[in-house]
Amino acid sequence: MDCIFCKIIEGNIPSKKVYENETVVAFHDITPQAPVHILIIPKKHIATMNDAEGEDFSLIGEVHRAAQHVAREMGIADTGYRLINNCGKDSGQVVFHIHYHLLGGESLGALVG
Ligand code: DGP
Repeated sequence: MDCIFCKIIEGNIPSKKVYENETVVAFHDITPQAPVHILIIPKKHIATMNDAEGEDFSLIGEVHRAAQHVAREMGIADTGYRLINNCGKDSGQVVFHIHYHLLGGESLGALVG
């Protein structure tokens, strides 16, 4: 399968990993949009949020658990952070392996509200 993130999981494309367990991996985004910009992905290839089903939602919970852990490790838990999933064309999703952007380290401004 020609998936950049699957290749990162397998170690065939280098990345700066900050966390890994049996089900998820977290690594620095190659084009950071904030002082802290980490991508958190399930090891299972799920193309988009629209494709998640059944046990995949437990994996998405594991992504959130990892985000909490990584935010603490990166020192942004207390100041705050944003966890974003882009789904599909209009969101700007360009890598079709479900992933969450963990952004922080500065005031990010309001998206909504
Ligand atoms: P999205 O627009 O939500 O699909 O975001 C994809 C992100 O993936 C984007 O912020 C850049 C990042 N990215 C793309 N290719 C690579 C890569 O080879 N390595 C790393 N570390 N990040 C990548």
